[in-house]
Amino acid sequence: MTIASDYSEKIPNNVGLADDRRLQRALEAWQPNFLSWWESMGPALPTQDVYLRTAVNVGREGWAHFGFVPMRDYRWGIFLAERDAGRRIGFGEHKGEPACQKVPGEYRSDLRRLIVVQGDTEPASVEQQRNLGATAPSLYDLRNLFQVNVEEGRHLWAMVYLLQAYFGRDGRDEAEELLHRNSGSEDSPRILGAFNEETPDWLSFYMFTYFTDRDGKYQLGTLKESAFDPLSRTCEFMLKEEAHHMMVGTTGVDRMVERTAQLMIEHDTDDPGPLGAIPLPVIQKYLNFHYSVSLDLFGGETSTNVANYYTAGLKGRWLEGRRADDHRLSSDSIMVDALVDAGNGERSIGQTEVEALTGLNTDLRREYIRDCASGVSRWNKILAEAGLPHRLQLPHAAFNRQVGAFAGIEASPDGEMLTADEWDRRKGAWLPTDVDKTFVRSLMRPVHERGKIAAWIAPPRNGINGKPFDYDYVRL
Ligand code: BYC
Ligand code: FE
Ligand code: FE
Repeated sequence: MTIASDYSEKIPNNVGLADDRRLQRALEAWQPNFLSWWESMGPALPTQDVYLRTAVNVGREGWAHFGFVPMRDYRWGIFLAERDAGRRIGFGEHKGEPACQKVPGEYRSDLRRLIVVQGDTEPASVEQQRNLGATAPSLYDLRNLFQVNVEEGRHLWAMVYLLQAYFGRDGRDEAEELLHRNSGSEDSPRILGAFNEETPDWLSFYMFTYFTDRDGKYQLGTLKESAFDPLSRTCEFMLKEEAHHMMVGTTGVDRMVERTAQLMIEHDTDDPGPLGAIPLPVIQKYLNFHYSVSLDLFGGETSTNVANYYTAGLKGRWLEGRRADDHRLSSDSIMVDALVDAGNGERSIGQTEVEALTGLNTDLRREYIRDCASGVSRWNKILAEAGLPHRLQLPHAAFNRQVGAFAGIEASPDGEMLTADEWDRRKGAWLPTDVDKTFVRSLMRPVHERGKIAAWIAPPRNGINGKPFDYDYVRL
């Protein structure tokens, strides 16, 4: 069964907005502020029509519609996955009770906090990617950038809907704040670290959509388990869109690696830079950066916040339903990364045992790391098939961390502890330097001509929605 949605309404939705005058007014009051935010902080490149996917329903067949739309007329709708009337809470101290349709009063501020943090990341990424249109390597890539941007905009709508529908006045205030904080702002930055970093070039964009959007996948996966049913259903639907964002990152890096490998072989060189491709060590440095700042997004290895979220039923584990335990975890333990006593009075990188509940950020981060490793094997396969001995790798979890057990130390990508002096001397070999960034930027010249592609990246294997690569995805 699909829930009918009236796509002709001002705000397309399947939440019965037409029957809720108060909520409708709140959202209609927020909408112009969203649009002026989009005009001033969203995609900077002027365009006419873009070939975009728009979420129009939640049914198994046909949840989205493809067509040309001017971006400012995109219909940011509110869609929740279908309700399962018999759904029960799957974990925590309320396990087995019916899922909540209203905000449980005692958890109100924790729940609001989770929704605000989630909501804050969505517009942040649009702000970070604002100027990339000017240097897109092809119309296909430009279209994908805009697709990601409008969907992150819709994800903001999804969280704003929850805030306005379920949190009254504070919810309306938080919805405004989501438009006032800005990525990288001195006075009112975005909440989480990675969302205040720059995404100045397409190498960063692909790494961001691979590593940082993937944090989104895992966080949404845990919120999908939530006892608060509207949050669960919202996140379930957002995950459908998220798959495309991952695809953009995964295949974007694939295509860069493929092009670099091709030029290295053709010209029998380790440095394809002068030939206009991105050298593997530079790709590795960007990977190191985006991976390490994304690891920070999981919070500390031990956290009482996450223990409380779990016990309250607000935030579960990745694939909670498939875990073979009591789903309460009150007497389990887990090994987490930590600085441990090395025996000689010094501290070293190691592990320590903690209560499973406080170690839940580690549990999620582990799932995430495993998934990230699959991308690296994929890119290494491209290198191997090209006949190159070079390999990419994920740096050690202690490398370049600002949050958690390793925030106070420096470590190499191999996990060797370093003094602050050594780190300063050597970090240029591991993280993008100004020289690397300037070089990458020098390659970023726009290719806005149909069917053409920049020299530093291979064309995609497939187009979008069955269309060829040389389709006119964006009309400038
Ligand atoms: N930067 O107890 P702890 C996405 C704060 S991405 C700055 O260890 P907790 C997307 C933390 O808030 C998915 N601050 O942390 C991707 C806490 O502050 P308070 C986003 C940080 O609470 C691409 C304090 O440090 N969704 O959707 O267990 C494009 C102590 O930390 C950071 C979510 O994150 C940081 N990196 O876990 C578009 C889901 N890390 O409370 C979109 C909702 C921690 O002491 N959020 N802090 O003031 C959460 O579940 C949790 O808040 C966190 C942190 C996982 C973020
Ligand atoms: Fe998102
Ligand atoms: Fe995303």
